[in-house]
Amino acid sequence: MLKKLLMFFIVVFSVSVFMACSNTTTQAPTTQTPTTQAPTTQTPTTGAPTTVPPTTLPPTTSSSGNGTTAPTTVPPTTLPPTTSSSDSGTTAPTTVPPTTTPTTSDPNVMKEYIFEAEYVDFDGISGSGWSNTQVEWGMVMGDGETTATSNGMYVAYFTPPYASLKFPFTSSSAGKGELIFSMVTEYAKDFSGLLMMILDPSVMTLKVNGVEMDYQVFVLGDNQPTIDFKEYVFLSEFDILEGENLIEITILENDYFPGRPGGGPNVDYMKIVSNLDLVMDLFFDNIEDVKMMRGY
Ligand SMILES: [Ca+2]
Repeated sequence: MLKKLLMFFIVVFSVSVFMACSNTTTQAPTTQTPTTQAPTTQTPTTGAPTTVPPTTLPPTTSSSGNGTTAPTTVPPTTLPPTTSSSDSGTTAPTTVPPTTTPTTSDPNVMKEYIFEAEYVDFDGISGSGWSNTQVEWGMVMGDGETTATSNGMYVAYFTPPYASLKFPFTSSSAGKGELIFSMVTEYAKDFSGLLMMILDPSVMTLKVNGVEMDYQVFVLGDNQPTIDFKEYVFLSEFDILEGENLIEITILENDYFPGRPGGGPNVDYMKIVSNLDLVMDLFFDNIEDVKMMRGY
């Protein structure tokens, strides 16, 4: 009986050992399989993404590059024309000067021409003042620098019977103009409490190219020779001939200067406003010549 029991334990032990060995052996290959799968998995996992990205990136980068280059190229392509436009804009101002130059001849642009009274030809004329008389360039007053008139000079002693101021000018074509004189008077009469000279054709004649013109203008005199010079529109529109033209003003006898044949206004300058191209035919064009003729 004991011998049978011992044999039973031996058999059970042997089976257990066998079973143990069998489990270990089975586990081994089971473990090896996943171990083998692991590297197999790593390879494709690592290979796939690593290979794909680089392969994909270059073209992607190229596409991006091209995409980036494309817009970058477009702007420059667009810019040149824009810059050209800008250049054209810059060229425009450059074109303006020439446009401005012809503007002088532009019949649509009005221009102002000044003929300083001190630059007329005083040969043979003379006039009276409050305390003396002056002949020719002696009728010009002002130092040409500080005297508060245009060009620092003006004409006084503009009295009859020998005072007549001539303003010749030439025009490149026939047309129209506005005639203005800057004047003030030292001689005035009392008109209802106001001291003034009513300058009209009965006191001073105005001739345009030999034809006496009708006009009426009021010149307020305050007995100050250089204060309150103002512009007076004698003719809002008059005919200008092609070539030579002449504006002439002459003082007639009047009662504005007690004890003398008459009084006239002081004259700073004549102005013509016109779209024509005019040239004022000045006898002198600088104050030094006037001073030399005047003697001081
Ligand atoms: Ca003047």
